[in-house]
Amino acid sequence: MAETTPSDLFARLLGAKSVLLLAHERPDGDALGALFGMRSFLRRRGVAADVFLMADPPYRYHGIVADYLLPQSGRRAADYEATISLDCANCERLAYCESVEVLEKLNFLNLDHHLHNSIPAQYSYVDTEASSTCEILARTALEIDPALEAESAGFFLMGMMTDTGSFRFANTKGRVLRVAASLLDRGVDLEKIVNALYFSNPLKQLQLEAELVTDHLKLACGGRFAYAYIDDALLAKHDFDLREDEGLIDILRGIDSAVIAMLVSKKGNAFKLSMRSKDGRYPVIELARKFSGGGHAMAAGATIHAGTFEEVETIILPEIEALLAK
Ligand SMILES: [Mn+2]
Repeated sequence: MAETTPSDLFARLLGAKSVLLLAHERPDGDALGALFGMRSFLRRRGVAADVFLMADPPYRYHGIVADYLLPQSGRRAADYEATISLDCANCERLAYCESVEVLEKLNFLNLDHHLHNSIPAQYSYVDTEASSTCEILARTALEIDPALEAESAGFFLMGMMTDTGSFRFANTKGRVLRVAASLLDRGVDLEKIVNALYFSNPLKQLQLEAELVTDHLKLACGGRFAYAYIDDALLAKHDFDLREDEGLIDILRGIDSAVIAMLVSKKGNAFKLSMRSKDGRYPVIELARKFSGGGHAMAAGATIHAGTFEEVETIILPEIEALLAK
């Protein structure tokens, strides 16, 4: 694996006749913005680029993204001159239906902003200081072509917005806002993005959120740790798919006393933890790494093998207490 620059990766993509774009499983706004922003950018420049997803994206993105490949399409990386992994830290999370050994034999590239990225690409660029993968893509695309089309610009802005909590999180540097401003100048339809992302919640989601706060929310460490277990019964009652849960954790993060927020959900025989920190002195990444997870300093996830949620609490609470005692 060789490290390179984002402009070199762009040159490799633009030099290919066809490109397959991959991202992480359960794609969020940054992954989808990166995939569809790059597809638009490459297609406008004569490259036959396609987006590959393992399943349909969350509901809120349905009016924004379309015409992606699913596994049943039969299209595979070998059908393309180049394949790139975007916004994905490791092979376990890569949303693709063949083994990584297949990709390693191909012209396989990687661009990301996660800590500890271990994608085995031939050429790789990882900037852990970047707010989002879309920020890296946007600044590179704007360098290559200051007259970037509104469609690509809109997708990149969407990814920057979702990974910065709409420019509220600590990863919102001045540089981030300047890139976002340049994208807006390209004629982005901000209203469409904002309405889809933030003002299109199905009523059943609000009802689930109300019950989550009323009956499932727990506070520990003197209120500094807010957490909740979304069990299968709660999901079934509100006919809610956890793939739609982007932003749910912000309800817990929003509690005044909370410094660390965590959502727990069932994942097969294990439990999936999603964690956020509101204070740079208490990063959650190391805790996630302890349980073979990953992410960013202030936003990370992991999977814990335990029989019950009570066991998860027994494992996690001392860890959180120790972290908050630092
Ligand atoms: Mn991201």
